[in-house]
Amino acid sequence: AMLESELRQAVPRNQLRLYYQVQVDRRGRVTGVEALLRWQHPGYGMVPPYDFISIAEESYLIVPIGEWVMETACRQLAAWAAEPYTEGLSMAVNISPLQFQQPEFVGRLETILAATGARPERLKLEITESLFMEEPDAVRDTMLRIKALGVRFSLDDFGTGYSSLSYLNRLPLDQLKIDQSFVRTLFEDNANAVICASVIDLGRNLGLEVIAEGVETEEHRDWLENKGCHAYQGYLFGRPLPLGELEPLLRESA
Ligand code: G
Ligand code: G
Ligand code: MN
Ligand code: NA
Repeated sequence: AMLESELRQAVPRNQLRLYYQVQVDRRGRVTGVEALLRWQHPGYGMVPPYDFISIAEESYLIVPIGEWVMETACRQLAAWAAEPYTEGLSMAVNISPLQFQQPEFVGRLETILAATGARPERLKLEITESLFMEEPDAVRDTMLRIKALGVRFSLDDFGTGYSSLSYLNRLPLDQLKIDQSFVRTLFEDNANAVICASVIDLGRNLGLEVIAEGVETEEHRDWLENKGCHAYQGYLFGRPLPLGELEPLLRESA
């Protein structure tokens, strides 16, 4: 409860931060970043999302927090579009199911896009399978409205949920993201290697881009590339970084 009352102050007291982790294509070119939330707490230091996202969801604070994330990410996206070396970058933003299901979500997204001038085509919303459990048809309708704005969708943590695969074809998805739990243990656990290869095949057969996260070594990248994986994210290419540390890396790779 104490953490919750402090978290309530995090937005007004300007304690939230976005870190950015690069995403690369098969040639190693940086094509975009994922925005990852941090809480700069005056006493505890930099708190990772793992320690406060569930509290934010239980208390519905995820709604204003998610809005802060969206607005900050879109403002950054618009700033990058004005710089030659970051012009074409995309921005992936994690969306909590609760945030997505707010009736105002699409309207707020439109307002933020218009206010910041961010190009919708450069914005990618990361959603998870859990979103489809309760009202899959309503979720699909909302996705179609967002898709009509030009915004893209990535299915995050893919393979860790329990839902059936039948929805994949019916949803306006652009990308599947293989969860890092499968990628990191690729060479130790044959079942995970089979899952990685299957997800890549599935995505390719459905016309979806496949990105692997948690790519930590060249060997992992090469194995995934050989299976046909389109894009990569992980410590091999860069850790989540604050803006000031990310920008030199972007300039260098341009
Ligand atoms: O940055 P990483 O370190 O630890 O993030 C852990 C998890 O927290 C991510 O897998 C992601 O799902 C979640 N997360 C990170 N940033 C956000 C955010 O802005 N909104 C939501 N809802 N979840 C986030
Ligand atoms: O949204 P999501 O769960 O997918 O966020 C990705 C999380 O994975 C972030 O918390 C990020 O810090 C973490 N991460 C990103 N790349 C790597 C990696 O190569 N290895 C490990 N162990 N974690 C990673
Ligand atoms: Mn994610
Ligand atoms: Na993930």
